[in-house]
Amino acid sequence: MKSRAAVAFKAGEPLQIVEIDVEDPKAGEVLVKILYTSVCHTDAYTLSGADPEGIFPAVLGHEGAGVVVAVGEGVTSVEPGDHVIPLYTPECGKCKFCLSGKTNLCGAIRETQGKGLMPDGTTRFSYNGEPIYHYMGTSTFSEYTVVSEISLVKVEDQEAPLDKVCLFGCGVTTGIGAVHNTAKVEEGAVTAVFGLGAIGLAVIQGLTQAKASRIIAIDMNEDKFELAKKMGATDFINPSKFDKPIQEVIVEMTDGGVDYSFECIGNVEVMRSALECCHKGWGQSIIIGVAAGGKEISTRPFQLVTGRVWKGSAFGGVKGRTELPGMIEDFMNGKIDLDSFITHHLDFKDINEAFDLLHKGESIRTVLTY
Ligand code: NAD
Ligand code: AHE
Ligand code: ZN
Repeated sequence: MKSRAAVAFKAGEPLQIVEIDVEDPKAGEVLVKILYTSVCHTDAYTLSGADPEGIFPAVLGHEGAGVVVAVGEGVTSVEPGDHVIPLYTPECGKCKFCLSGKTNLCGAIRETQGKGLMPDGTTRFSYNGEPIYHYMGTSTFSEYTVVSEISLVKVEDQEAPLDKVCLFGCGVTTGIGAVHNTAKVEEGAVTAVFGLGAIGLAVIQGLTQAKASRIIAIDMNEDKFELAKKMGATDFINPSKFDKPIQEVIVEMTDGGVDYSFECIGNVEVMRSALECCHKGWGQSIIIGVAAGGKEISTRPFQLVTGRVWKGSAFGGVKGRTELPGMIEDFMNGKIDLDSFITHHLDFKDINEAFDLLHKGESIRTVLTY
């Protein structure tokens, strides 16, 4: 079938809206009509050319929601008409990772996913007879996309607004999950959040749910402070206003450092600050931001010897098919605020404008309608 898609033909160039060909879903696959998608910084990162797994031409996009159009042989968990959210972290429930009880990283299709291919090693997308690659197993920047069955979570509540719950495809789940699943923040904790985009703001929302006593919000762009305050941040720091390392400032204002910090930018120097602002003996720093290929983190090993802990979090440690239904319910019951993240709505054809808004720091999330 034909599908309108925003194709990344080359790194560093704007997406081009073209009509691509989409093949029928094969065994274990599902054809989904994407109704809404938003743009995450990771899409911009891959488009920039800094992602070692970036393959072109590709259909990017991993924060979307839509409706099942057709299912391939053997698919049993969804059927045409079902509302679904694609998951870039699938959940097969059978692999070593899924059975470990220690991680949300499923190993079933990760290898082909990283090569922009479906699990059988081929692509369902083409343009003028030439292959177009998939992205993160989701490719939500195409009106019709093909994904693995294990890369879909069903939205059971037909009343759940897909133009909002699409944010559970990445940013909001990642931030809230990192607080509860990765850090396991306890009531009264003193915390710091570096970077106040959708990820950092979702972390703040998670910290508020966890009843952290102090949430220090850090960003160079002070326009971000208002929303951070609305989500529950208690202190606000612009590091460019200080002439000493920001970790020193935070250690001084917290009687020795924070219990938990979260890096939500993808900057390796900030990752160091986030680790070093943690309290001696127990402070944990969670890396969420994605740094460019070739970048490395560093600190004095003494920082770790003396009890600080460095951790990472992918998709907030959330097992999508098991845990997202509960998060969607929390949203429907008013326990998660999605509306505040949606600063812009645009038509899908204006997708490059959504990237511009993100780069200029003017948007948190732009929801695109097909
Ligand atoms: P964003 O661009 O909306 O937000 C980043 C924020 O960081 C901005 O507010 C910006 O002003 C701020 N910032 C930039 N440099 C800074 C600095 N030196 N000091 C302080 N603040 C600074 O991005 P986002 O969509 O919220 O994504 C944030 C990061 O999280 C990206 O690296 C993205 O790739 C990554 N990410 C990771 C996961 C995961 O599962 N690990 C999931 C989603 C996104
Ligand atoms: N291909 C990238 C990896 C980027 C990365 O770390 N992705 C995060 C999700 S970012 C979503 O916005 C993730 O979940 N990683 C786990 C995984 O298996 O990819 C690179 O830099 O190589
Ligand atoms: Zn993302």
